Amino acid sequence: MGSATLRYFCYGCLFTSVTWTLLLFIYFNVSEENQALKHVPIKGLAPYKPLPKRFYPRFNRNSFQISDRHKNSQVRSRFGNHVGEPEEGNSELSPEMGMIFNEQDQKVRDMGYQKHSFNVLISNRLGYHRDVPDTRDPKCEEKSYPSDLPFASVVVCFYNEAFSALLRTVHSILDRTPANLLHEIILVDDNSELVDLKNELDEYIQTNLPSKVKVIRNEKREGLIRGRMIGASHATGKVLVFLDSHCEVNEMWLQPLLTPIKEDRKTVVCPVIDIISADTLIYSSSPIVRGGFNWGLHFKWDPVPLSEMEGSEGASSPFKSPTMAGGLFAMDKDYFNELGQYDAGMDIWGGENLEISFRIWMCGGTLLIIPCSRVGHIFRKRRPYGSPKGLDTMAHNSLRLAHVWMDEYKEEYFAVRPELRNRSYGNISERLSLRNKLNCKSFKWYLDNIYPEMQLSGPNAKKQQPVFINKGPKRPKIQQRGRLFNLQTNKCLSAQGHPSQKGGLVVVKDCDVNDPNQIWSYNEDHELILSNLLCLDMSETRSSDPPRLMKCHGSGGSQQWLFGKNNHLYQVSVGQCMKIVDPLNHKGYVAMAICDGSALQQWRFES
Ligand code: UD2
Ligand code: MN
Repeated sequence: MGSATLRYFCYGCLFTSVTWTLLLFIYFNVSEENQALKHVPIKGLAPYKPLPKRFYPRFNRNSFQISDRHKNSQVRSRFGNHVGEPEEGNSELSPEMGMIFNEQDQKVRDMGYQKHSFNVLISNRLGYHRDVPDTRDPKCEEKSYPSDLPFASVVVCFYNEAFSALLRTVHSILDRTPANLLHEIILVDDNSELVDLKNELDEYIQTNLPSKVKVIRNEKREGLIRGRMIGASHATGKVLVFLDSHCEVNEMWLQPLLTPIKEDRKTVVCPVIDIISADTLIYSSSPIVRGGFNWGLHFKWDPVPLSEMEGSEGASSPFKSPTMAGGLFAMDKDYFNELGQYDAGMDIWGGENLEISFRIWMCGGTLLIIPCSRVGHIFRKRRPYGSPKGLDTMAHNSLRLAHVWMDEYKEEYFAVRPELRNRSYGNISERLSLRNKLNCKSFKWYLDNIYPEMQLSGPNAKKQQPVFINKGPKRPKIQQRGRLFNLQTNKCLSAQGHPSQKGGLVVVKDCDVNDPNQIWSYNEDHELILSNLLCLDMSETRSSDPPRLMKCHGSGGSQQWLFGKNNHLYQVSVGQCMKIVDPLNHKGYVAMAICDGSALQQWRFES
């Protein structure tokens, strides 16, 4: 290009970016909703206080507020022209990130919940790169790891995953893993139906990602168990790392996982699974817990017995876990093959995590959780997909594992699930001969040595409780108590029926100072609690549903309400404001609607 052409080209670029910056600046400063994003304190209510620390990512120089988004237009260009590209390259999360501005936002959010069971509107707005809070114990930063660690193949199996969540998983790995330790990322598409996961994904990877990312497509839906085996069979790294397709790895996540495997190839390791809220996408630290299970063969989290946490490294040292949650672990590849990979007779979802956990322990391996390795995972309240024939694959898979691994203790399972006793479960002869070949110990040995707490059911349980390090959570402090007064109608928000009735609706009624059913508490976690009983909740996935009274769950999102500019009452996971449906109707129904600052949406706390 000649220098004159170059100069005109530069002028052109400059002109375009200045015009865009100006337009965006005007748009975001004029729009009413944007004003609402600036937390202006309102009369009669404590000024907006940020959520407790655990809800917030740490401040980082790359981060910016949502209202500053125009400043960050260069982040956008990184994503090319991908259809359905994230709207922002945002890395800092505001609780109002899910605000709905128009019907398109509404559609993205509602369809997202339907297809993925989490807030895809926020996921898209977040983009493919973001910083997450470093949730490790400070002691972890002092640790050093060998320089000659084995390199890893990361296998991510996905079925109908939200594009932005999948890409954030991939980019978080690329952004936070030393190149010499990351051999490849293998994405296994389990015959997804969503079109953007086909050509668009291929195109995106070809254009934007280094050669390290490979996509393998299953010709039919296999389920995550065979899907992972297929992924593993393509892997050429020394260590396999499995992750779900809606994860974000944290700082220095891989080195602490690879080190114990290097020391002993029969050690299987799990990171601590941090919590990414399905409603707000806020990343928060998980308590240190270990894996267990119940006799219904459901995985559960248990407190870590103090005896496991002894030693100089305290809370930062690896500890044994009777089971793994399933989605996130690392294992020497040859050992994965020797130990019999997974049971290929298991379908779609469920049970494989207990099966591999029992197998690891009973056949001479070790299963550890590594507190210095943190990976966030979107925990959903509902699985958004079914199995091809509508089968209960969890029951099928659990039956297989009970018959192969649990010896006489499978009776405990049938005591809980008597209807499954005569249910067929396919051929398990290969798995039985594997158990034989590997010379594995009995299930009784496993219970006695690895999970003695399991026998503590029944009348003596209380006496023998081990000492736990985790205490129950503290209830958040109340900031305000009083009536919630609607400015348009001069009426007060109240339970429609009895305030203790779970699932009950709320309506506006004539204010009555003596009515305890009109007394709300607003606490530092932004919950609205009626009569000290139930929380105002929007856990229904469609925002057209009205708010209801539900048990307080303490995890934000659907029970998080913010008072903002114009006295609006903003619901964090729905992205809308509460309003009176029809002021003339004496029934006083309330509903959620796009925040518009109108009087029907104005509420004030009165002590
Ligand atoms: C947990 C595990 C999950 C798995 C499951 C039991 C964590 C964080 N997650 O459930 O990994 O062990 O328990 O089976 O420990 N998928 C497919 N094909 C399918 C269905 C799912 O590829 O037919 C993918 C899916 O896109 C996701 C992964 O498998 O990436 C796990 O599925 P999930 O996220 O629905 O499972 P989750 O986290 O509820
Ligand atoms: Mn998952």
